[in-house]
Amino acid sequence: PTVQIVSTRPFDGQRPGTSGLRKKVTVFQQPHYLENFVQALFDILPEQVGPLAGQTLVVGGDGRFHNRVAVQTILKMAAANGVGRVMVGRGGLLSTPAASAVIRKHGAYGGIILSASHNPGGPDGDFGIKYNIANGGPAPEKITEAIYARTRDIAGYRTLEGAADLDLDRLGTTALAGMTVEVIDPVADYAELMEKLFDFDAMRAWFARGGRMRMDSMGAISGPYARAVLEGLLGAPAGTVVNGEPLEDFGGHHPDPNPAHATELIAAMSGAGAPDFGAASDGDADRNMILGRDFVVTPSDSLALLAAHATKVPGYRDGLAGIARSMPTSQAADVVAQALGIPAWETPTGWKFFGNLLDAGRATLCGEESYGTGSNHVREKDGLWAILFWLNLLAATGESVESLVRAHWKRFGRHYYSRHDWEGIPTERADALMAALREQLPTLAGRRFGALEIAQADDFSYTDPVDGSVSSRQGVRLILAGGSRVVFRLSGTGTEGATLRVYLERFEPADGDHDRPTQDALADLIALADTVARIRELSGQTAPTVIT
Ligand code: VG1
Ligand code: CO
Repeated sequence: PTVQIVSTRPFDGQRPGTSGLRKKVTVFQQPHYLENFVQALFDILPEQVGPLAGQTLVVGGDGRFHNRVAVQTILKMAAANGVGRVMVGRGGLLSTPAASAVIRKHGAYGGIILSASHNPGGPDGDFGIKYNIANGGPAPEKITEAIYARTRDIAGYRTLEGAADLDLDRLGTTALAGMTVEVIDPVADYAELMEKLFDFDAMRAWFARGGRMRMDSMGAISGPYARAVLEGLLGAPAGTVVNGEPLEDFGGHHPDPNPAHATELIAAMSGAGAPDFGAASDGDADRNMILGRDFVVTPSDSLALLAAHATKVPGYRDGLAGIARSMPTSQAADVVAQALGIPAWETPTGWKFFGNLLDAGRATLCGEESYGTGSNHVREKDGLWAILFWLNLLAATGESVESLVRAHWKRFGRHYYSRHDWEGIPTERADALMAALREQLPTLAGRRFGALEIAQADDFSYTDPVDGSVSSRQGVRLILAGGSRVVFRLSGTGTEGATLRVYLERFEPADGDHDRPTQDALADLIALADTVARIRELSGQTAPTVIT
């Protein structure tokens, strides 16, 4: 095969969002659309990072529709752009956290991950692509903005003429022009890392004692990982992992592990005969949901609880350097950080902001309210890791999920927490709503709404403590006297219209009432959010579409 330069013209809208470029599959199927983005990436990397020639890249995706086509395209383009070696998961598969682990373990230059994560898949669903740097984490904004700028004036891309598609289903090494393609087991490196972090003997004993678990992979990529680790290495009974076969359309489901979308799991975890421990993961296996019998753990609580118990787990026996959470995530983790005497960091939404803190050794655990939890073992959030962390705690303490959480609230207090999503708002309406909200900011502090008083109102801006980079306009915060919060921001991962996310949080002290239904406990904040932002009026909708 010979290198060919195909001329092309820029596409609008190739700016990566919270986690890469996400669009409808049909958008990615347009001729040259994916190629333009990939060439823009290859064009800017030498200047932004360092020479690409001869380097190793990791490539893989969550197996959704279009994954295989995209991998073949990327392999040919990588060869034509002088990449030395590509490590690709068998079948073109790699979960997001596994890709991060492979990049780190093999000292790769970086990696390309194909996923639209929790968004639905299939011919009418979503597809996505993102670039991860050598630390294994999502590229920082400096790089994603450079890619975007390059997509604006791209005129051609390099690929191979007359190269046949590679067989991605057989492990081993082949040559593609001057490049080596290594098809690797997508699970092996990841499973090995988990064995280093957790007490596998204790977890094996938990299953042997009759502990019962239900892991719902939601027809997505966590299936092979969960089966290998839980049913393979830990001896959990066959059938512990359900929906464990990665499907191109996730079986028609929405692979988003939250109470609104993982309804099958919620039902299975209810009643006296339910398993002790329930968990689910999303399309690319970086999210986790944790359940006990008739008991749902909020992601914000999960982060705080893992932090409080971290030293019970081998990988974190020496304690934590710090805890980082995204701004809309509840302050439950901050309370634990304070008790432990370690720093609590508050970053914008999206995992890319944790990378510098982890690299600099300033944080060990990180989390987001959106069912994302992780640590310094990789540079992505990691669904199965969080689930194993919980399992390790259940095994080490002999407690149930619910008793661990209730004891946590008794010690640290409870942060009642909920997120209301208003999906499918016409973009102009959503922009107008946010603009109106921002306009009010200077006048909000001091205003009272019934018993509530706004103490501070601002638009969150983050200065990275490691490299000094500034990210502004990261979400409108209303901080109330007493510490309750309402946060507003627009989603950066959707592909249809706009999604307004409203984050609601209220603290109840350790000796307070921890048994109220969450939406009741937050009712006055929900009303305040609508009054201040005029959500119903400006969105044209009468209620949130998803409540988590
Ligand atoms: C959402 C979540 C955010 C998460 C991101 C990627 O972003 O809110 O916390 O990091 O998805 O998660 P947004 O901009 O739509 O609010 V994943 O699992 O989709 O890669
Ligand atoms: Co995800």
